[in-house]
Amino acid sequence: MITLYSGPLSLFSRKVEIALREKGLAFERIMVPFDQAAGYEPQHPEVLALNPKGQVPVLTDDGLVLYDSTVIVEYLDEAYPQPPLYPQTPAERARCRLDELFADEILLQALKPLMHRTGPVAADPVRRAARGADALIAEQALAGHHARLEERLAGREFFGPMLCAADIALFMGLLFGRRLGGPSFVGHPGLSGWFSRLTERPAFAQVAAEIAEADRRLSVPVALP
Ligand SMILES: N[C@@H](CCC(=O)N[C@@H](CS)C(=O)NCC(=O)O)C(=O)O
Repeated sequence: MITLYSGPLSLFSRKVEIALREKGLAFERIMVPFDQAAGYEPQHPEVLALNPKGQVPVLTDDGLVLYDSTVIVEYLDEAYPQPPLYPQTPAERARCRLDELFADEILLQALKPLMHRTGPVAADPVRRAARGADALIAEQALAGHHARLEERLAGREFFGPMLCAADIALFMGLLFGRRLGGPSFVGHPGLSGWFSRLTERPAFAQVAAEIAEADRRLSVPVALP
């Protein structure tokens, strides 16, 4: 029996949810409390007990306890190989892992300065102005990432030879960029088509719809460009 500790607006937990759904795996989901003012505080006691980092996602499978979305997705792919989420050849697997790491670590850095937009407005005007300025710099970084991803995709259907973990991680990063009011995909037809194709897959559509629903409930609305 698979149990996933997830969060309504947790990019990394939702990445694992897409992987589970793409593989058609049944799982029990425990949503940890989250709100825009307090974040994940106080942390869920079971997550604290299971993950020394105190973060979601945490996945348990028949007594095995795992944390970190990449470790979890790699485990799922080895324990439940069909359909595969990593390519066959060592070179293609390595490229998929690098693209996944790019999404989780580099794209994430450009998303962080936009995250305040869905939370309560800072009372201090100096802090508000600093956040606004940082967000504009981050938007430029995101636009640069879009351009590089367009080149990397080079008109292909997926970032790997088939749908792989990198597509899931990049989708989550780009979805968060859009929901946080980051740049659109205008001028990047390959990336835009890839994003639309993924949004039509049931696993991705369900996660995107649940995030939109969580935003309506929990977040300050963000104007989309
Ligand atoms: N590298 C980790 C990052 C996990 C992470 O940052 N989780 C966030 C939610 S998306 C969290 O639980 N934050 C609360 C905290 O750090 O206390 C992964 O890939 O799972």
